[in-house]
Amino acid sequence: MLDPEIELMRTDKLRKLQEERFIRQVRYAYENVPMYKKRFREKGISPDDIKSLDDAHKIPFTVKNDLRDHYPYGILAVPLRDVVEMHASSGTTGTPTVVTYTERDLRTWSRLMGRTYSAAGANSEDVIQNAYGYGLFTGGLGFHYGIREIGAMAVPTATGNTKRQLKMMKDMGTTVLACTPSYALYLGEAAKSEGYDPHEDFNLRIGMFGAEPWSEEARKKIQDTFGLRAHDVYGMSELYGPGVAVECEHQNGLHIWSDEFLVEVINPETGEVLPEGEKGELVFTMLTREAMPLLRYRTKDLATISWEECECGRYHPRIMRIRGRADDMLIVGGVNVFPSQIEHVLMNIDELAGEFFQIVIEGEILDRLYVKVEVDPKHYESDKYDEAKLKKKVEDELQAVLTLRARVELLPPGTLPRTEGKAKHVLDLRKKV
Ligand code: DLL
Repeated sequence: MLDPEIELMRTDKLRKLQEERFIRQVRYAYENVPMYKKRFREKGISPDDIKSLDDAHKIPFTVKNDLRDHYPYGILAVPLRDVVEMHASSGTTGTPTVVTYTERDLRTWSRLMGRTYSAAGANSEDVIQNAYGYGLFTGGLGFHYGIREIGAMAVPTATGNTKRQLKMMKDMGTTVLACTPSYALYLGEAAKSEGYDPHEDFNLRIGMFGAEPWSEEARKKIQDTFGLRAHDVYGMSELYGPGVAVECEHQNGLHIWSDEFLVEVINPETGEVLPEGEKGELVFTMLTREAMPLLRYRTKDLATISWEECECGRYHPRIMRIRGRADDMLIVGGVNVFPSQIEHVLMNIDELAGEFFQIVIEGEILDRLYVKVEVDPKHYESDKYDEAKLKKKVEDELQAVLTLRARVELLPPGTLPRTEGKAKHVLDLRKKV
């Protein structure tokens, strides 16, 4: 454990620390970011009205569009000369969201990443292969800073060049793999087709996977393939990057580093704060961020939070897995469909390689839902493979869950595009009106 005093702090002390920092941070944002001063005035409040954590609800939310509207430096609370690094969102369309860091912010982020690795069990003896994208994306450098922090050895492969990833993994004796869960699944598949025996040839013991939603089934598959323990890591660029929350060795929820982040769960429709244990949208306030002090930032990520003590001894509240995003939900012919529901069905059918799927929605007047999924390579080769029968089975199982009929297309192994970063499972070809 990197910071036992903070990591093992009891709830009452942790709440007190949050409260002190929160009150200070609200004033800091108000005094240094014109957007906040304006918003507070419009709402008729001032930092004097924020006397405890219970007053948090009075503060207006900040949303992603605020960052776009103030592109590139509008939410900066320090002179530009004090900014030492920036990153930007992976957004494919429109104005990117730029995030900025002072030297102190980078120190804080590195420390949080160091804690993130060590909570997962990594230490200075480890050889850590970092296959997140280095560059504007926060994944690469964030995971790199954390390696420095714990004094482990970095193998900075970054994304791509899968054959070389596997060679490095074997030759360097990589013990910890950091990448998106989709890429880990692909690496598992590629390792086998390149003739590696992942248990024999690799020395992996820990995986640090995040940046996208993934299922328990995917975890099991990755763990079984590589013989490692797979940890879920959560974060977003606006909140430094990765390292907001991580699963400890008990793999039962992701601890939010609450000395640095205040979390609230809200009803995404009404904005009302929900009691502990209810599912809603996560809203974060960074408690010491200097360059870009976001208050009550709406993530659109849906989850529940637990403040129960964990077996590891930490009281830092846990995200009980990210259940997808508010904007992930598809409406197909009037029916709500979450891609995670489809994934869950596909991953539980043995004859499929359920992690390799694509959802396509088409239609001008009537929506049509297509699910393309690859058949498991062993089943595909076997005499038992009966395409029509399997197709019907998948369609029936999907219908039972979705209450609507999807057309299933079974594909030979290796047909769908593989990803080195975040998976893109949904292709919505409907014309937006
Ligand atoms: O994905 C930061 C990151 C890098 C986290 C590496 C973990 C590992 P963004 O590109 O800004 O930042 O995307 C943030 O990704 O709001 C979630 O919707 C999603 N996300 C991130 N981690 C998880 C996770 C990085 N563990 C957005 N489970 C977030 C589910 C996740 N979704």
